[in-house]
Amino acid sequence: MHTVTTPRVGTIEAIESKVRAGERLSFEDGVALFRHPDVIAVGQLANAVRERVHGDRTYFNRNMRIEVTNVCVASCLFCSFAKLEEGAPGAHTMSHEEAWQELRARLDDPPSEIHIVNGLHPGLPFAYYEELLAGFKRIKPDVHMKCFTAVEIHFFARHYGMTYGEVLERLRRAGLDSMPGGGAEIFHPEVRARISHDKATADEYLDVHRVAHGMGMRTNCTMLYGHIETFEHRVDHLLRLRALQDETGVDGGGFQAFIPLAFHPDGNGMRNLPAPTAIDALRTVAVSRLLLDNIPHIKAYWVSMTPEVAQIALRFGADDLDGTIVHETIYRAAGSRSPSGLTVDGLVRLIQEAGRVPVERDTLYNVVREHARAALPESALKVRDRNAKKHLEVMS
Ligand code: V47
Repeated sequence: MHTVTTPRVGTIEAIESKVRAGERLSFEDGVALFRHPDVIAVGQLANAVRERVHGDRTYFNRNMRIEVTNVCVASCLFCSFAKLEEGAPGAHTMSHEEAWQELRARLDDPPSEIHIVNGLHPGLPFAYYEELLAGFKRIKPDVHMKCFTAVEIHFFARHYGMTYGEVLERLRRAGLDSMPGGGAEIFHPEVRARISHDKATADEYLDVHRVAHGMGMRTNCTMLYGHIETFEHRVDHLLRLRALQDETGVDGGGFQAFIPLAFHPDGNGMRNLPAPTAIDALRTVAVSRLLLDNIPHIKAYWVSMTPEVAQIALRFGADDLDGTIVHETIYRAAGSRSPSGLTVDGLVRLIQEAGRVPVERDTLYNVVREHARAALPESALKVRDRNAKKHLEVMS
């Protein structure tokens, strides 16, 4: 007679049966996944969920990043980008014309999305941001403006004396379409008090997204990992995002993608810490896929992970690589050796070589073009055949 054994709570087998049954994972499960020695086992589980939801489809878009000002009153320990005041060495604030020129210069192969993240500048009028958005829309009315993190929206509300709803409504009238996920860092107060004590709190970050979702706006969310936080802090962070999505991810609003951001140590207040390893990056993608059962997309942001690790992440739970980007500055300042932009062909190749189907999307995940699947690119097949032949010759 066979004895049926129930797997012990928190073991990979117990977590696997929950995942296969479509059951929600707990805080303890999340911590156990972060601690599990076999990252491949964790990755395979996340991959199964990724394939259940998206099959082989892997998304990217044509986007460009613009940071119009790096002047920032906050003093985040991890930031290598901000300058405290206008006039400080390296401080810059673009004029509208300079910012718009970035788009005009790319109209022959235009981006479908402009992603703007800035410092918290104390000296600009609110109208500067409204006119900035409106100007981009005048140049290209169908461009999607994914702009201003929840931390910026919170700052605008305090600085200009408005509610979150009023700020978002005015920006929306000027051209704002959705919000990026930056500024989340680590929510837990034990960590947040040390790495970003003087900007929006976790509750304020989540509240801005709550209000945006209530207005039917799509947003993204992030987590900056690999510095002073513990696995428990990471799981706490992910579960707070999941709880908000349970509450608001209906009726057209909600989070559409989660982006784990690997900490880069160069030139900031935590430069004595090592950067997270590739294994940590892959594991974090996988655990995020498994815990965030109500957020449709997990991005392997190639700027933060390097294109090479991001490509592997497509087998660890991620289904999106972000986009072409063109000109990234935040990670450059913090020591990233990733290129500052990728071509569409480059992204398609990364995805095809991972054995996935590249899908160009717009910001809201409408399909622009589905590319062909390629088992292995021709060149790789030729090299492999040549090597195999040589190997056989040596052996005979
Ligand atoms: O908010 C800053 C992070 C974020 C460092 O929503 C750092 O689609 C690592 O949020 N090491 C901005 N990270 C980028 C961001 C983002 C990126 C891609 C896509 C989306 C999206 C959003 O970068 C900041 C902060 O959390 N960051 N400095 C650093 N030294």
